[in-house]
Amino acid sequence: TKSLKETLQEVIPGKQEQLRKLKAEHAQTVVGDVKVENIIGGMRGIKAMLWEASVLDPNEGIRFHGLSIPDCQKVLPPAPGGKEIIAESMLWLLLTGKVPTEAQTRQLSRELAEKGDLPPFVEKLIDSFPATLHPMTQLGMGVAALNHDSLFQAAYEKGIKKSEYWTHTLDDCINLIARLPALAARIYRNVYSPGTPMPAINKDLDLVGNYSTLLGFGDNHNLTEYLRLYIALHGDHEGGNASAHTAHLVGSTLSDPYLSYSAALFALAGPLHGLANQEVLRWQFAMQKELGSDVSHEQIKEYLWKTLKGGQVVPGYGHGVLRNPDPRFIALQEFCDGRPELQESSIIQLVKKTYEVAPGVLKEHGKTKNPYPNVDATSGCVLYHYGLTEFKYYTVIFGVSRALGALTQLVWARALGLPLERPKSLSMDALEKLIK
Ligand code: FCX
Repeated sequence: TKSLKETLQEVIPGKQEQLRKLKAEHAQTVVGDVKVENIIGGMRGIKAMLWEASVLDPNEGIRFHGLSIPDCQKVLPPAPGGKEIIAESMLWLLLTGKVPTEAQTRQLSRELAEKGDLPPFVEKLIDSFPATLHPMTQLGMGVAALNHDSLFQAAYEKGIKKSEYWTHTLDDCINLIARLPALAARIYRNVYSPGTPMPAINKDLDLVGNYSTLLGFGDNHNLTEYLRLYIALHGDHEGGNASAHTAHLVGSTLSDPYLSYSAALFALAGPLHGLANQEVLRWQFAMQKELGSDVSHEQIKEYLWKTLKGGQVVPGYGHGVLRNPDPRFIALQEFCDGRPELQESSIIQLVKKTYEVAPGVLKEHGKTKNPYPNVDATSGCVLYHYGLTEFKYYTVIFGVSRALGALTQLVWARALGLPLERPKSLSMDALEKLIK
């Protein structure tokens, strides 16, 4: 069985050659224009960075090395006794572009479990935080502190060749992914059930199986399966989103993967990005509180208008790139469709009913370019139903997941020798001069 590193080693020369050819033959080829609206509009739509693992089509949604979510659900090995995609098989696909065998997936699970313990000083750091510090702030700080053990940084200090950067980067990325469950679960325990002892990492379990156990939900097979799917699906969403882009930007300075991903987590913590999954539940519960649990479509419509007229966004709707319902939203809805207990949950019913009217209201409102739900519209309500009710914690789960894609690209950026990112900015005066 070839290891992850060996498999990567085999695919890297082909990609390096592809990049060499692009540079040699097409460096001056024009693939798009930059308009003033792009410059003042958050660079929306500008094709401006390389990102190997996934590409987002506005209408069809995400593809990971060409595979759609349903394709991945068919071919990526699940956990023993499970059905859903797991983090390891998704990580393997993202990193190598290849579908791992079951043996390769298990080997990676074991490697991650063996590397999963936190250094005692990081445990102490997390334990010292007040429970009132937002879990995302704690996660970002914990990840940054793990750079104490960065192998890339240590090797760089000694002096290594550029061609060796990627192997040390990969080692850091694997160590970081391995440690995220213990870090994220420790934050959960400290904030919501202080003093309860954490079980040890089980070397025979997959990454998310362990995460669920460390959180205290090891016996809750349904939640564990949902977390597996959630974490695999949120793993990567091409490179321009704020968290992925931040990791890429910071990593381009040769900051190590821990610091780069820590920065990404603070981008994920914004309400227009990852925090939206927390916001969706807060908003849906406020709706339920005001309208009661047996609400009509008409009442939801009125509530949506009240939100919009109050100058607020409807959380879980709209997207910077997507122009159709998010296939991640659809995959999570399908998870619910197969389970009668979820069909009966009042919060899941409310989310579904909201989906039946929100696109119409948003179209009539006429501002958002995409009136359809993104993944955050539905991701939290299943967690809630299965007993993970503390929604301030939800973005941390997203943060455990997004590491798969953001760290994959750091490995590729180093393997391809991508340069420091440094786009050109302009003042309005400078822009006006260009227009004249
Ligand atoms: N509710 C109300 N108004 C919305 C809206 C929504 N859900 N989505 C977009 N709009 C508004 C924008 O605020 C903007 O208004 P403005 O002209 O007054 O500034 C206008 O519609 C045009 O925005 P648009 O180009 O469609 O969207 P952007 O690319 O600028 O922004 C996000 C995309 C996702 C930030 C936006 O749709 C939004 O705020 N959605 C709600 C928050 C959310 O769900 N975020 C999670 C997104 C994602 F899945 C993730 O990163 O996790």
